[in-house]
Amino acid sequence: GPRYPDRLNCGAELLDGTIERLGTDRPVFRTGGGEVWTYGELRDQADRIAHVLVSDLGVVPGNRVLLRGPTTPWLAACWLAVMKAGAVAVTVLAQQRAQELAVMCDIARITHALCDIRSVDDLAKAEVPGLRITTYGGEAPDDLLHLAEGKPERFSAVETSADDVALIAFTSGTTGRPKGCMHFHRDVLTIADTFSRHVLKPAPDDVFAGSPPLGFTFGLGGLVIFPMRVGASALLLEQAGPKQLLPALAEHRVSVLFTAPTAYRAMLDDLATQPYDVSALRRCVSAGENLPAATWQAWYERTGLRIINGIGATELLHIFISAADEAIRPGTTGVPVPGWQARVVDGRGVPVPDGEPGLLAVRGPVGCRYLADERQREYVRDGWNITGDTYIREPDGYFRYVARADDMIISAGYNIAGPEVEDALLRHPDVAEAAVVGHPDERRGQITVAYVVPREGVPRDEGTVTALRDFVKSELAPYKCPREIVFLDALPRTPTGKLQRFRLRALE
Ligand code: 3SK
Repeated sequence: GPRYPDRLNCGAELLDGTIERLGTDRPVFRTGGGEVWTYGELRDQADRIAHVLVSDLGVVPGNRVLLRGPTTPWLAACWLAVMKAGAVAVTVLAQQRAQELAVMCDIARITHALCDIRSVDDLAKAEVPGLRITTYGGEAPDDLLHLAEGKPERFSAVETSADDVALIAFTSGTTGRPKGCMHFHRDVLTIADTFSRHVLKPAPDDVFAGSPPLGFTFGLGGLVIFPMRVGASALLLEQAGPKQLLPALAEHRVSVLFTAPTAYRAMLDDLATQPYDVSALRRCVSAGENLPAATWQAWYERTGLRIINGIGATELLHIFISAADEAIRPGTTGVPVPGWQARVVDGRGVPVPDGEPGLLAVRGPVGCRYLADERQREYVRDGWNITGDTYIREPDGYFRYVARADDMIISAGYNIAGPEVEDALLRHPDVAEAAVVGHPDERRGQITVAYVVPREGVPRDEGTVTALRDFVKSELAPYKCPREIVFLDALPRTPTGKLQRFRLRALE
């Protein structure tokens, strides 16, 4: 992995380091409303906020500071201020409610919060003992931005060491108590200097945009860390669903896009009828979920762009397997990002032969460090991170996703990977979204059930069910064909956009 000096403050590197190389006048953030912040303006604001943290709020290095709000330049400025002050940022998602916030505050021993005035209700309701909440964007005299107004423009960053904790990122965790993943100052730069540098290869004139929020490390990397590392800019959208993203790509001449497979599919639908000009795009990243070859191909045919698929994890901060340019092979995730190693192992950690499914094990310059959580022992075994995904390593070294390890369906003795059946369903023109899970069955152990969101105008009747089942049988071995097909308006997803299969399994 990359090497860094022992004394390292990632906030200072991203702000002052980039300014030293490229000056203060370049744009760093744009908003949907047409605001533009330069690097110089961002540094002024972040430095003033850092002064407030230290002199008004009493923050000392190591204090955990919760950050909550829509994706705005102010949220990014607060994150950088926390970094420069040597405190630890805990960025949470807009969808997380009082109860979940209270649990995270307890686990991470959060003492301070910087919260967009529009997002404060749930945090206040959490009634966290001893938590000092400071809002920003409001009118009150003690609003963060008012407190910041009178502060000096320069803040000299705390000389943190490279392996001081910089952030605690909570796994969205479909079930169970959330886990806080600790990441160091060097980890923040490492993801820029590995995945971004070698796979994305951004340039200072790039304009980044995407759907993941800053509370998801996919978004923190793609919208703040990667652009800032090279002096590029990012479009920060408060609402970044496919409906907002597509026109914004055209209007702001976005060149680097971060989003998830579902959003690519939804944008393809819209592009079919509305001719948005996305000609400035040159890099499209997909992560968060499996990217079916059919989605890759459809995007390629429509835009001429090869989606960079990747697998990342909150535990490992960002993407660790992916491929660039001509090395991209649709239907696979790719190869370990430079600096990373990956292999496929059995339940005891022994590598399985190429071509056979097993557990994905990876190791590299960023590691999983759950905060005070015994589940660390399950995730990290013999120095390898076991991500919980079933993968196949092909003889040429490419890694192919099979399923989440606990999502394999076993029906009448057959192992069935839900995503393979989903991919087949998605190749049918009537299907907008599909999820395939196992339901208990007395005779077969489990049966496969497909939940399908049909495209507009497709009848939700027996005729469609039969057509879809026949189609899957023509694409895959017949034992993989779903026994039942259920139509839904939308699939249940976590706040970070991951399919909640457990909810589908719980449906009758
Ligand atoms: O959890 C994920 O899927 C992910 C993907 C890319 C980058 C970061 C993360 C956490």
